[in-house]
Amino acid sequence: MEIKNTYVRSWVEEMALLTRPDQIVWIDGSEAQAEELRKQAMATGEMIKLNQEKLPGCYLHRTAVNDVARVEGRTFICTTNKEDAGNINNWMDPYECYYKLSKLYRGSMKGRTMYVIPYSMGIVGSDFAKYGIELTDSIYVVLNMLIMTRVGTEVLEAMGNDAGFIKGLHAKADIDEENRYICHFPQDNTIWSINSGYGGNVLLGKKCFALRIASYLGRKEGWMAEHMLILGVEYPNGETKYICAAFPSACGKTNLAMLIPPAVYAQKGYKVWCVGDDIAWLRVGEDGRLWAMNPENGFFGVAPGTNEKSNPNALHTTMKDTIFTNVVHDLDNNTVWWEGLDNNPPANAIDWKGNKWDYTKYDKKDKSTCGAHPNSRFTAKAANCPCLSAEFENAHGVPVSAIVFGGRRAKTAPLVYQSFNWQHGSFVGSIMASETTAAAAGAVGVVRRDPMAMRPFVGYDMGDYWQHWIDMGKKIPNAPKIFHVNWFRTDDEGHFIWPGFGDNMRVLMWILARCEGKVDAVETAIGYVPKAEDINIEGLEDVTLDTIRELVSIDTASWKEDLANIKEFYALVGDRVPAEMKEELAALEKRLG
Ligand code: GTP
Ligand code: SPV
Ligand code: MN
Repeated sequence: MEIKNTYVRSWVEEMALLTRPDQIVWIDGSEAQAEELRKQAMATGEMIKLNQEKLPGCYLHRTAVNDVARVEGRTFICTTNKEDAGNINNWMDPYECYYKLSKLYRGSMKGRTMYVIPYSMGIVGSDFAKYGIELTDSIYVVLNMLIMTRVGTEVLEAMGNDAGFIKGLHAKADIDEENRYICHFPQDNTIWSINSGYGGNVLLGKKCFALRIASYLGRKEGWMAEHMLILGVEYPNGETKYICAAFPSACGKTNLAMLIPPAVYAQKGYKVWCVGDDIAWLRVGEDGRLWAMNPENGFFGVAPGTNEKSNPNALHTTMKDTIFTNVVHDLDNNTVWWEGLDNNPPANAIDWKGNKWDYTKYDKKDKSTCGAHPNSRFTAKAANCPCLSAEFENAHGVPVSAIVFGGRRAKTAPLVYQSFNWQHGSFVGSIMASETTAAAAGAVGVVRRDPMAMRPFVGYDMGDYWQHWIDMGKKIPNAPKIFHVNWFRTDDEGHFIWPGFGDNMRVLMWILARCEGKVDAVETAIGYVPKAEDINIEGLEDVTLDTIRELVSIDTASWKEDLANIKEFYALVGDRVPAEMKEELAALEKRLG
């Protein structure tokens, strides 16, 4: 392969001098090359080929047991001025970081191959696409990137001799937790990741580029990179309205993006289409609306809980060409299993750690008895998704009617509420909170503030990021309406009150009706909530109008308690909290009385 881009060539050479691989292989995007890599990975045990009759093109991979999720504590934003990374991010001086990590990278690819992956976030050659090169010594990473992004020779061609590509360097090194670093240099368009082999730490196009670096670029260039799904609701008359929703990791984006409408809507001809399940790049269109495009080409979805009832579309998407990571290996069938797939755990099986697994010892309350890791995942092609939107390949994306924020809250946050306007909606995003999940290392189930579901993903100061939200609102003449949802309110026994999953469509329909001015609402201290009778509960067994009343009720006392925590968080974000946000906070406090 002839590499015309001189910047790419010299950077690859420089990184090879540092890491010293035995050989360098350029990834061209061809099926023949991918197949060759799969064979090599099978030979070393890195990948296990699954039953090709039941799961054609599917493979299983297990990561190291100490390497199963993003590591926020070891993720750094390296800007010249500490203030530009802000108080919420970990910061390191760029020179110090390059120096420190260079020592770890030095010679780390000896005896290994360096793969050069030219990839595009967005449609190759389109105005909104951005290009990156990831260098990695992991075949698993190459095979995942081939699914998650658009990869190969055509990307190099589209890059021409441009120097503005994102330079990503990944080395597995020894998968040493103590020396694991995920570092971003937004001023240099550079990402350095070392000592991990897991998902968001190493598929550098995803969280590192499409969120952290892209959010930085978006602020500079006047657009937004957000942790959002994109879905379309098609009405019986053929018209489609689009919604973007930001929920924290493992809080329901993939599920909502692929939802199957309940019978009351399906029978009338409503359909839901998935444009994206994790990341949205948003721009103001010439028509004055906000447009969203999904820069990815596949789904890196949570396996546990995915089943024929909760998310049949996701399940079908994983039936071919899929890489499963850290799920149970069913040895009798050479297939895969995870908690919540069905009620038939395999008797002869290997757990995610690679040990013989005895399902009879499985105890729901003790995560250490799980067969699949709670953050086990599937990497599947968007093209294999039965409900993929026809607009998926549209480089401009889709016009957005509503933005929805949401978290996992047992109490406080109602099923749904609407903000008063863009500024208030941005404030609603800034005070989002959610219980932590297995998607990141650390405690699970602790409520923490996670503004716009972007706490781990903003590549600069959080206050500046909020200001960017406020400023963007002023540039969108026909801005989407902003809402907040919570599918996770629980009763006194800890059971979810709202059925969730496909039935979330009932809430989306209220949201869209609000956008079109077709339904009234009740004004409360926190925003507009639905009248109970305006949430369609036809066909729901355990939900009555009283249930809805309970779900949309505002508990003033718990909101006042939350206020104290919000103020603490604002103080932590620090000096750059926009005046508009402070104004909104004071107004909320006043309304709560
Ligand atoms: P990331 O890929 O980490 O960004 O996660 P995500 O936001 O795409 O979350 P996902 O859709 O994979 O859901 C995570 C977990 O939440 C799964 O175990 C789901 O079964 C569960 N879940 C999703 N939607 C709902 C819902 O409406 N109600 C309830 N109770 N659980 C849900
Ligand atoms: C998330 O944690 O939000 C994910 C998975 O989507 S990862 O790619 O690991 O970040
Ligand atoms: Mn995510």
